[in-house]
Amino acid sequence: MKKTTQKPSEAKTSEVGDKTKSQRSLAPKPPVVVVLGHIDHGKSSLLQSIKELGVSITEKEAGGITQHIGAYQAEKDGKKITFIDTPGHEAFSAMRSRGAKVADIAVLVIDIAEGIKPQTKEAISHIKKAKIPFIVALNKIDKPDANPEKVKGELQKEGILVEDSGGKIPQVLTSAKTGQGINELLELIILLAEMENLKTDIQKQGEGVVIESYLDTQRGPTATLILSQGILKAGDIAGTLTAIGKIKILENFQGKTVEKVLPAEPAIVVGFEMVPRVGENFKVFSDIESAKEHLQVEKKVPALSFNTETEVGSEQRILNLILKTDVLGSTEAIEGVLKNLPQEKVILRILKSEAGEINESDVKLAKSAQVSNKSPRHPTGQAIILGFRVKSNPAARQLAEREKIKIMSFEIIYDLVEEVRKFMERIMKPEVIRKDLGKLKVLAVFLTEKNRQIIGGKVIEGEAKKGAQVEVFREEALLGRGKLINLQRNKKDIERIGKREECVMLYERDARAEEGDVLVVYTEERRRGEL
Ligand SMILES: Nc1nc2c(ncn2[C@@H]2O[C@H](COP(=O)(O)OP(=O)(O)OP(=O)(O)O)[C@@H](O)[C@H]2O)c(=O)[nH]1
Ligand SMILES: [Mg+2]
Repeated sequence: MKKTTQKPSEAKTSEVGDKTKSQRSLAPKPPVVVVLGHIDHGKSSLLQSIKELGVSITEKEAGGITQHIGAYQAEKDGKKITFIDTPGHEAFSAMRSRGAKVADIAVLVIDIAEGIKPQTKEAISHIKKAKIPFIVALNKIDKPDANPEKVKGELQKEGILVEDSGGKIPQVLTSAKTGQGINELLELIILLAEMENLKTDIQKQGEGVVIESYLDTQRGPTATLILSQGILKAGDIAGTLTAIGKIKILENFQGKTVEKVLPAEPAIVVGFEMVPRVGENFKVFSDIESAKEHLQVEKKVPALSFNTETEVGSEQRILNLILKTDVLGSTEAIEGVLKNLPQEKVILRILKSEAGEINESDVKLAKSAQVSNKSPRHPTGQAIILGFRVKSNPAARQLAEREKIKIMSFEIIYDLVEEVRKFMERIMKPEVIRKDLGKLKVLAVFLTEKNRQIIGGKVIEGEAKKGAQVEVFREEALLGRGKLINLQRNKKDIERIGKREECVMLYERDARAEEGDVLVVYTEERRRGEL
C-alpha cells in the first residue's frame, strides 16, 4: 500500500486548534472500522472469522441478516481495532451512513461472484461523503465463479481504482469460509490506521456518538456509545440533545461491567432518563444542570412519526400502525421502508413508534384509534400493532385478544413490510370492473311487487345472463338499477339468453320498469386492488 492513500490525519483526531494545551495528553486511538456492503456479501461472516483474535464477534442473527449496528473490539498483535458491523439490506441506509460517520476507516465488502450491487454503490457514496480512507475486501474468493478482474472493472466505473489496477485504494481477496486474506485485511487496517496517525485527547471532556439505543424493560433506557475523545466513567453525567442522565451501569461491548471506557471502545450505558436518539452526539457534563442546559438549548429534533395529520381523500383508506422495536435504529429503518410503500390508496398512519416491548398502553391506543377513526372512509378503523424483535407482555396479549386488536411480531424486516403491504391491500377499496353484456327491451310487465317485477322482454343487443346487473333506461334517461334474479324461456329456467330471443325475467330493482323501457345488462367484477 502506498503512503498516498493517506488523508490529512487531523480530520479524525479530536481538535486541531488548541494543540499547545492538549498536546501532552494526546494518546493513540484505536481505529474505528466500519464494515459496509450489499446484503449477504459477507460482512458479518468476515467479522466472525476475525474471532480468532480472541473475541466472538457475531451474535446469532435472524435469517442471517444483520439488522443492527453491532460494535465490537478485536485485537491483533496487541493492537486494538473497533469494528462496526452494518446491515446491507436497503432499508438500513441511515445506519450505514451513521456507521461511516463515526468511523476512521471503512472496509467495503464485495461478493466477488456478484460484483457491485445497489447497496455497494450506496456504501461507496457514504464513504466518500465521510471522507475516510477505505479498503476493498473482495470476499468469497473461494467461490468457483469468483471473478476479481470483472469486479475491479466495475469498481473502476464507480471511480475506485484499486492498487491492483494501478490505483491507490488497497484491496484484499478474502474468504470468510476458508479464512484466506483475513490476516492481510487486519494488517492493512493497522497499517492504514498508523498512516492516519489517529490520536485523541483523553483529558478533554468526554464526547462521542450514540450508535444504538433502546428501552430495556428491566434496566431502562440503554445505549451503545462510542467515544471519540475523553474518558467515560460510571457515575458520569452524560447528555445528548434529547436525553440526559447519570451513568448507573457502564459495560464493555461484551456486557462486562467496567469502571471506564476510552475512545473507540464501544460502551453500553444505562442511566439515561430517556432513550437517546441514534446518531446523536453525546457529551460528558460536570453536573446535571449543564447537561439540562444543553438539552434545552438545542432541542430541535425532527419528530419520528409521519402521516399523523394527512388529508384523506374519499377513495383512500387508512391503516393505523403502532410500531414497537428492539432498538431505535430499527424503528428508523422500518419507518423508512414503510414510507416508501405506495400510499395513494391506503395511507399508513403511524400512531406511535418506539423501542420497547408491546404493552397494554399500546393495545389501548390501538383500540381507541379503531373506535375514533371508524368512518365511511375508514370502515374498519383498523389499527394493528407491529412488533419487531420484541415480545408482547402477557397482559397486553390478553387485552389484545379481548379487544380484538391484532398484534404481529417479526424477526425480519422484509417479512414485516410484506405483511403490512398485504394488510393494506386487504383493506383497500376493491376495484370494480364493469363488463357490458347486452340490452333488452321490456315487452310486458306481468307482475309488480314491492321491489320485484316479473317482466317479459327481448334481447336487442348482445346477451343477458342470470345474476347480471341491469340499468333501467326510459328514453335515454337512467331510472335506476337492479338485478336479474332469474331467467326463463318456455317456462324453463335458463342461464343466459342470446340476441333476438325472448324471455321472462324475475327482476329485483330500485326502479320500476315499464313496457318500452330498455334494460342494459352488465356484470361487475370486484378485484382486490394492488397498491
Ligand atoms: N462461499 C462463501 N460464502 C460466504 C463467504 N462469506 C460469507 N458467506 C456466506 O454468505 C452469506 C451471507 O453472509 P453474511 O456474513 O451474513 O453477510 P452480510 O454481508 O453480513 O449480510 P447482511 O448483514 O444481511 O447485509 C452466508 O450464507 C455466509 O455463509 C465466503 O467468503 N465464501
Ligand atoms: Mg451481516
